[in-house]
Amino acid sequence: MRTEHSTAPVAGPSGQGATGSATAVAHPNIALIKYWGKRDQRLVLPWTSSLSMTLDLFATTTRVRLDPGAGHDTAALNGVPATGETLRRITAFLQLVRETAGSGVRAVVDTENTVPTGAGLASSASGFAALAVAAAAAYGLDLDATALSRLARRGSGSASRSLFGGFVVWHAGAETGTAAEADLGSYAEPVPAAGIDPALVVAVVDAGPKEVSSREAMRRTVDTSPLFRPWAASSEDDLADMRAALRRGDIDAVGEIAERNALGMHATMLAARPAVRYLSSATVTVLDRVLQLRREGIAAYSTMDAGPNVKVLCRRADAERVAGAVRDAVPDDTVLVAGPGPGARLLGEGT
Ligand code: 2P0
Repeated sequence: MRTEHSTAPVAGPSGQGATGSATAVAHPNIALIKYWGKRDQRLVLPWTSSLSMTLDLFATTTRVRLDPGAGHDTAALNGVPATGETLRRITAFLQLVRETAGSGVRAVVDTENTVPTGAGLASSASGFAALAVAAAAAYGLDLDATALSRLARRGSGSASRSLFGGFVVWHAGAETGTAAEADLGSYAEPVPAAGIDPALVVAVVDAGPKEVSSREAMRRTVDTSPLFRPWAASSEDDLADMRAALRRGDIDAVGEIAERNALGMHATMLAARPAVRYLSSATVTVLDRVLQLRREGIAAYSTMDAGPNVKVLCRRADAERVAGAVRDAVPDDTVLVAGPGPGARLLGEGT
């Protein structure tokens, strides 16, 4: 994978350059400025730009192998054959790659995922980022990281951000113009951050699958929540403030902005009809403990995604103290410490 930025995906000559198989690894990311709501479902274009930190935990490793004799795609997640909606999304994504590559050959996908699937810990982000990198290489597409972020976006919006390590912005892109222009304008890129040494303490208060998928919850929020548009407008301001806070290395401001943006996102879905509530009593227990930590003088700030788990942003130097406090608050739950992780990368081709 090349890493320089270009403005357009470059397709290899049809069928040529395809290695036939490739393996890639990607890590999940946690949004500090959230993506919540699509303005185009097919192209996966978001209403707002978002900003995340890629983690150094929960890697996903995916191998794509072309199978000229196969009549359809197959996929296995941690050795279990994918079916239903999961297989449909993988096949639709591979179809997009095939259309770009001018290939009709089906593929076998093998994914090893260390993220608790469906628990609001962004398994689709690392999953589609790894799949985009591996599938592009297997089908012989010559794409740089920016173009790969656009491609990964089509699988799952947040996957666009996992192409890069550290802090990453995903641009919503312009609201006007052709579909091709809109597609081109919505990509991820790294964000400069000065002198920040952050950690995210992850409290896995529930690792089970969620009742309402984030895709459905987003759609319902956009369609029915009176709070969605105001939040989307304020999120643009949050993003500008966040970029400034990262530039000056102000972790307190980074945390405050992230926390208010996440609580605002959850407010939009609480106001949806019918309401979507991902936060549980265990979530609130952790939120209370984080507030208490701040009263004790520790910079610690909470963010939650489409699930009850809480990620607490703090200085790396404070991470063990924060993790200890969170463990005391929810002693039966898993609490992990993550740092900034790397972008998606190809592990091998033709293997
Ligand atoms: C985010 N989330 O920015 C937000 C915050 C959840 C809450 O991105 O429909 O799996 O596949 O584009 O990327 C989860 O949504 O949704 C998500 P699709 P995705 O991380």
